[in-house]
Amino acid sequence: MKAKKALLIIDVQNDFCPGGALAVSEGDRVVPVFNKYIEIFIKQKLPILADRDWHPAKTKHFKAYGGLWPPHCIQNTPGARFHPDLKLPPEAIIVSKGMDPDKDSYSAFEARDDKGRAFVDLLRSMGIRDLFVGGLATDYCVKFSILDALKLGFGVTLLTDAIKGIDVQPGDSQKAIDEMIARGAQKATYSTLS
Ligand code: VGL
Ligand code: ZN
Repeated sequence: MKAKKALLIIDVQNDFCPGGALAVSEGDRVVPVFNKYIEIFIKQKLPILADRDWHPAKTKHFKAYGGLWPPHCIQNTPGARFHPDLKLPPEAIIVSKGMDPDKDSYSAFEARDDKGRAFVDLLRSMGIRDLFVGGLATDYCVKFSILDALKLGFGVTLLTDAIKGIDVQPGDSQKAIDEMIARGAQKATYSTLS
């Protein structure tokens, strides 16, 4: 099978956007940029993968049960929906993570599709070798997804114009970017790609 590229959109969900339960500052600014990337990938008939945070109401990921975060992206709630302006095509493949009430998971490589297939198996079955990645948040799910992808031998391009970070500590997002690049991710923006 021919090695393929794919667009990987991480957690562009209402709860990570302004007004949401775990809002990332300017998180919604990635939406119009992704819409342009989506157009490129559709034109080239390349796959588009959208990861989502998809938590049960009770999970060790939330503060009330020992975790770090306020409740967010609870399964089947409006906060867990993709941003309404994100133009995901019907053929986009949606994968979900964070369903295990006993553990934190920040990486798309812990996600599964609607048939329960593990993300890495999905990528391999589709012949995908290179991932173009952006989304929310730079210093959590984007970072952990990219570090896993690199460990597993995928080529990774970080779309630096389509990421926003949480910055629990100031500088976390920049550190995350530096780490992803140091481990082998390439950087690109819409103008360098198109
Ligand atoms: C995320 C914090 C908690 C993310 C998910 O998508 O980056 N961050 N859950
Ligand atoms: Zn979460």
